[in-house]
Amino acid sequence: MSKVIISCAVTGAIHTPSMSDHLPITPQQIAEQSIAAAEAGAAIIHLHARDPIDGRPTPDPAVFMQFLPVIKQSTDAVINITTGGGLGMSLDERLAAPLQAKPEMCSLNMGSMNFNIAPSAARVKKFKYDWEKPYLEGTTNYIFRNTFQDIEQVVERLGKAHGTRFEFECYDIGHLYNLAHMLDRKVVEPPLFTQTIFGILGGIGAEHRNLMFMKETADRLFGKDYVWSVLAAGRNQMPFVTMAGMMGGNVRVGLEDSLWIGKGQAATSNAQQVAKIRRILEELSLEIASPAEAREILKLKG
Ligand code: KMH
Ligand code: ZN
Repeated sequence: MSKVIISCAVTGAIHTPSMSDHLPITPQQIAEQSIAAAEAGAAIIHLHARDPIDGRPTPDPAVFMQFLPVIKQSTDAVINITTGGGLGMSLDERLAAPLQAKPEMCSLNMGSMNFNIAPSAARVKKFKYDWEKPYLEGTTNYIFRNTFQDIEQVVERLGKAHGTRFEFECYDIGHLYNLAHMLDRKVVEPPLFTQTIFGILGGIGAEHRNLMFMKETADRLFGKDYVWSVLAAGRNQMPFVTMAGMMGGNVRVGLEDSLWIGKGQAATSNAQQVAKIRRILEELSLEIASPAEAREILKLKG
């Protein structure tokens, strides 16, 4: 069996500072947590940036540049920058930092969808910052736009121009077909690093039969042309990534996807989640891929 690639998504654009004291906000916190996650076993670090003062997601390349070189200097991990950005960002804003950093890897979201985190918002009793409440309410009327033209534009401007390869984010069955369409038209090239995502309201639900269905569908559509990875939101994170590991898949953890480490227990860091899934996988006699091995498996430019 091939070694398991652990990705870690350290902050995202969905959780807000009031939801967890451990969510990294400042460039220093993002760098420190990324480095610790890499040391704990993550081969790929997926990154968003936040305003250092109030934690609001920002597309500003200058903020990204405050932590990207620090992470690069201290680890060998593959840097994966978001092209999903955050609520209200245009495609040009979403591409600004990736176009400046020209990383080995970026996320690429494979369809438009509602993207609602109202359930987590409802739990927040008191907000630290004024922007959080309207931002969270905004998610109930938010269309996460990723048209076919948008997708091709990202491939064109990053993939074709700079050799960046992608983590294809598939939140539902239709997104796998969109990816297959891009493969048929040779817009994208194998191996396709396909992140199947469960439990975002607006995407496919976190049910085990759906995990099987997504995997079977991807197997049918892509055969040997893809590398399968799994993430699940919130409390479903650890059970789903464990199942994925047992089924020969790769895994993504991190505070972007879940703020929890166990039932009712807040995660204190990204590294804690990486260490936990690593421990589980190694107990199951699975081996963890190093960054160099991940680069080879995913054919990254290095
Ligand atoms: N910003 C979210 C709506 C990505 O990083 O590409 C989705 C997201 C995915 O964060
Ligand atoms: Zn992300």
